[in-house]
Amino acid sequence: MPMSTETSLAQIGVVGLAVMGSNLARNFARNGNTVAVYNRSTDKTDKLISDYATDGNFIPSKTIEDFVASLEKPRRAIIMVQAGHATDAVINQLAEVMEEGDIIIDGGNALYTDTVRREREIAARGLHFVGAGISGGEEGALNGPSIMPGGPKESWDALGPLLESIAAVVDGTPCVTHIGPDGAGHFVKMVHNGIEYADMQVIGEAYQLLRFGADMSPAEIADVFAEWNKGDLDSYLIEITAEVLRQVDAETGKPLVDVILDAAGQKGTGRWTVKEALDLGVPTTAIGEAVFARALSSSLGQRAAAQGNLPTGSLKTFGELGLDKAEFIEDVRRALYASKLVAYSQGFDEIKAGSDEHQWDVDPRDLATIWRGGCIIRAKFLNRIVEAYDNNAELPSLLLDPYFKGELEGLIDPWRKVVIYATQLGLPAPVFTSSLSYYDSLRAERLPAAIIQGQRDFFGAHTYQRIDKEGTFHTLWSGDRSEIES
Ligand code: NBP
Repeated sequence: MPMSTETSLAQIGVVGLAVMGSNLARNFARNGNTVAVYNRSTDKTDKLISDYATDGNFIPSKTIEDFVASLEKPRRAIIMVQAGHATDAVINQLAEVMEEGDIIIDGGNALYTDTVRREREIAARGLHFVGAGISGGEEGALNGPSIMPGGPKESWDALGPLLESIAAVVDGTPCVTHIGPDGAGHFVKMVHNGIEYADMQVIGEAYQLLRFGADMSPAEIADVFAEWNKGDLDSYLIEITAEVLRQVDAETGKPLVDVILDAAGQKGTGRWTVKEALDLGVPTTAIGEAVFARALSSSLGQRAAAQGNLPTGSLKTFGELGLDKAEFIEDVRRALYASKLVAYSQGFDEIKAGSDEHQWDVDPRDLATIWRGGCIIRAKFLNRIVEAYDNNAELPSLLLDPYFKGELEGLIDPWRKVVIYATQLGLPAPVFTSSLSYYDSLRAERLPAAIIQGQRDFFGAHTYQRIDKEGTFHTLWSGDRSEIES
């Protein structure tokens, strides 16, 4: 189809035509929408139009004024620029020229507190603001992302059909829904990314055990992951891990994974998830360990100083442990599955806590539904989470869902064994290990927190409660050690 002329108006506009924005604009155009496009530097706009005009109807503009004028009312403009100052700058430019009732959508990876602030500021100017988390990277933006829009309900009514037209679809359901007011969409996208960190890390830990424990080659492990991808672990991340492991470096002929520097990068959403969890008091240990594992991997100087330079204790080899390879592979698969369950369960706990704190009324079932397609953590497993919340919308923990409890029956022993093997082999498995401790803490009848309360009361008179009567108590530690009610 030819590029549109100035006489027709666009249903949607995209500002920022780097990787995400240009692919999102193409996706809108391919799905029958006329799309206004604008980028600060005109080269990206020109390139989009010269390369992809055949995708559908675009209205390119060289100024923000022309861009806004090319939108039908209520005007709907999605910002896809760098998060932070760039987003604020573009919001201000748009708000200057937009009119009451128009909708500004921020589709970048904004910190949800920025979204809350922006919505307040924009609402005061008579406009609507929607912070929408968009997952799926470049490929998702083009072929169907998972979209998590927050903001006012009226905006969803005006935006919903447009977003549904470009979202991924699973079993006939588009992977987009209104998440809740103001920052709810970006909050949920943040935790999605945190879960993604943990999911990637547990896959990495399984690889590490198979590679350096069972001495398997990357190609052999790729086959194992491809096999795992046919069962409970069926997911995009397992699928692409097999692809990465199969890749051979053209220059050296070695497996690519062996020539990639083992220092993992991060852009911040995992870290935000953990910081927020700390503030909310939600133990997202799996996500925390995953963020710290990336940080440790990138501490190259410290690692170099420690390599071969710290006592290991008496480690065992795979052979000395007398392990059967096929059994070990299956045990690792189960440990991965169990740890992943913990990570998701903790992520959903954080979403519930955030939703309660901000009164967003986020429905966890909706999230599991829209994460089944388009996004990086898409997985068969999410169907089970949907069912879990269908059965009990008030589940205290995903781990307590009858299906997952049943799964854990078969996972717990291999999980314990793998944590022991990892320790004996001297291989790091921070999420496998800490997730098991979390699990044991959660189900424990007594925790050492009683000791901590005693210590706190001893040095700081912080008081404690008793299990056998109401009230708050203090022991006179530096006096006669009698107990008083305080
Ligand atoms: P980038 O995050 O790399 O941002 C580049 C875009 O921002 C360009 O269009 C650039 O315009 C524009 N920009 C900047 Br930088 N400063 C600006 C300013 N002051 N005023 C106007 N425009 C400005 O693009 P991206 O990777 O496509 O990501 C877009 C958003 O989507 C980000 O928030 C990102 O976090 C999020 N996201 C990315 C992914 C992904 O896989 N990449 C996935 C999910 C979400 P210019 O061309 O004139 O420099």
